[in-house]
Amino acid sequence: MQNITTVAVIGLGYIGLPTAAILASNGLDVIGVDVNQRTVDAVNAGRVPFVEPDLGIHVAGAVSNGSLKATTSTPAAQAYIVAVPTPFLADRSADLSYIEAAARGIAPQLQGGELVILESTSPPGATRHLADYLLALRPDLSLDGANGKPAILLAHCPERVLPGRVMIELVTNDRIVGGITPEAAVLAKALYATFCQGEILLTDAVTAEMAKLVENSYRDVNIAFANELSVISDKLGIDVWELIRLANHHPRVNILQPGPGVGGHCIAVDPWFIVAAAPQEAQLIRTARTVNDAKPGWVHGKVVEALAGLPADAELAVLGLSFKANIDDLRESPAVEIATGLAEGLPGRRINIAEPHVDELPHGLSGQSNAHLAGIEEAILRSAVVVVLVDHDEVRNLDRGLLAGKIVVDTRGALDLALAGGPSGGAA
Ligand code: SAJ
Repeated sequence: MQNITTVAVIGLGYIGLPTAAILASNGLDVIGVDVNQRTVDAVNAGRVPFVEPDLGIHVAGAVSNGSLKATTSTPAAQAYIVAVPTPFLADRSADLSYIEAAARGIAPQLQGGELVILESTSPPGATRHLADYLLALRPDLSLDGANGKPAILLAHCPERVLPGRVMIELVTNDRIVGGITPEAAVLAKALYATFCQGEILLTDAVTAEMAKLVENSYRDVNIAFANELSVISDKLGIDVWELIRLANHHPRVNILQPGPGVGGHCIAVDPWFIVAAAPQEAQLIRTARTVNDAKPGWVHGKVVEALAGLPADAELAVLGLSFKANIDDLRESPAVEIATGLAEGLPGRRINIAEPHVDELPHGLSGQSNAHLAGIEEAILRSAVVVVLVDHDEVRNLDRGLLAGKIVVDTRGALDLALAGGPSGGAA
């Protein structure tokens, strides 16, 4: 099999663009494909349309030396990496329509011999579905050369990078590659080895699909445990942060951190794909989702409780909107859900929202006349109640003196109020 030198990456989002950039930085000719003309224009101008540390340098460098280009239509290439969204449908099964749309772009370009890799997080069987879908569009091709039909090679290689550390983890994380055929897995491994310094482990496609879902479910279950502890601790009048710190001194205990809920487009979504595949069996995984999904509502109640009895003109400060610290990603963010619920539920009350990583309030909040974007300091100074939803560095490092006399609901333990003997409120 010849060396792969030309790769098309379909989907220039949080995973596709970094992958395209790292391949291009390592000497391959990369064409990025996206349906969004603005994304394509930004990439061709060497710009990144979202915040991810160090990605900008890679994109600018690769575009200026000609190894990375972007376009809206899928070109011919030796390898295709599909990195499009796989959201869930109303019944929480996976929506494979973006994968199918990518396949419709790839199919006319295939001649046989190409490698097609699905990177999108997918339910068990999705890579097989992509293979069948491509073959239905191109009945002149095969997966194994049977009947003299040229073969295309299909594999799943799930991404595992952590937003905020993508450019580091793309290089250092181990990868799992699952082939529809062993040949496909071997060729995909060779492609990833151009930039991945971690171990590249080979398996079949469906095991690779499940491995990805299991990793995120493992984290979801563990976060659910921490979130349940925070609710129990609140009932018992215990500081949950101290409780976890102490318990974690045990050599085999490592409890994660409670928060306002689980956000992002992966951990809050992927476990449902397992539940959909095995509804009777996936009891713990489903319960963890339910526990984590209930947390924003619980926080809402805590804030309403904190405001009870205060004058109608007492204002509320909301610190953070992103789904976790030090990023600008608001997708599936529990903080957005809580802030929106509070703005809607407290129409007469001014809500000062501080989110250092955005310039404007997201849709849903921007339509609320009582919701105002403010700086952290201004938001706190104006308000009687302060709710911490995201532990951005700017929040962790804020001047504690600003909080004197305020009621604080710290859903992240970002302010260490119990340790500092600080203002009232605390664990949520
Ligand atoms: N969270 C907590 N408490 C914690 C840890 C996280 O409440 O102790 C919350 C975060 O605030 C956030 C959510 O969970 O709302 C998810 O954040 P995260 O940092 O755990 O994970 P993601 O969604 O940014 O990235 C995950 C990673 N998966 C695992 O760590 C197993 C990443 O490696 C995956 O590549 C990514 O999902 C993905 O794309 O699937």
